[in-house]
Amino acid sequence: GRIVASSVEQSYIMIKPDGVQRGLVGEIISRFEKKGFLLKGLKLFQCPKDLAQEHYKDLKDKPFFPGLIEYITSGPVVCMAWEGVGVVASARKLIGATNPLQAEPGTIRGDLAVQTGRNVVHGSDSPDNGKREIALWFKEGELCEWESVLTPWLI
Ligand code: 3AN
Repeated sequence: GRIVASSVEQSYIMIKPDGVQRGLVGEIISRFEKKGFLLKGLKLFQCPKDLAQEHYKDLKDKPFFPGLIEYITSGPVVCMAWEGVGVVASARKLIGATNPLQAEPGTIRGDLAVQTGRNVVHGSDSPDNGKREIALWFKEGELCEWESVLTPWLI
């Protein structure tokens, strides 16, 4: 049965510099593609410090904040906007727990990472933050409005 458009969400997913440096870009994108989400935006991007600080502003009082900003700006990241029914919660399941040692095997962090400070990927934690983060990381015209021919086979 087709699912109503109102349950379609967008999530901001980002492959962090360690994921890019380790050659995991294709592997990570592939997991979201295979699950059945729709890619609406994609770019390789060197994140400036002020954008990293804005993105992680809720964590600014944490002791690891300076190190987090240094890590995220240490090399290019891959910015993605993924769309789909329940994509925000589903993407977080695909990604796994923040601490990769606690992430289940089969998740991206469970399979590919060992350290919280090098956990290869980010995913929005709510639909509202999905919208906020996509607006923060992508400029007007960088997202594509398109439908996949596979959509009727997915939802
Ligand atoms: P998640 O990325 O799973 O949503 P958050 O939002 O709690 O987790 O943390 C955002 C990011 O901050 C994490 N992805 C990680 O890179 C970093 N971080 C969180 N906790 C720690 C920690 N204890 N030490 C170092 N970095 C951390």
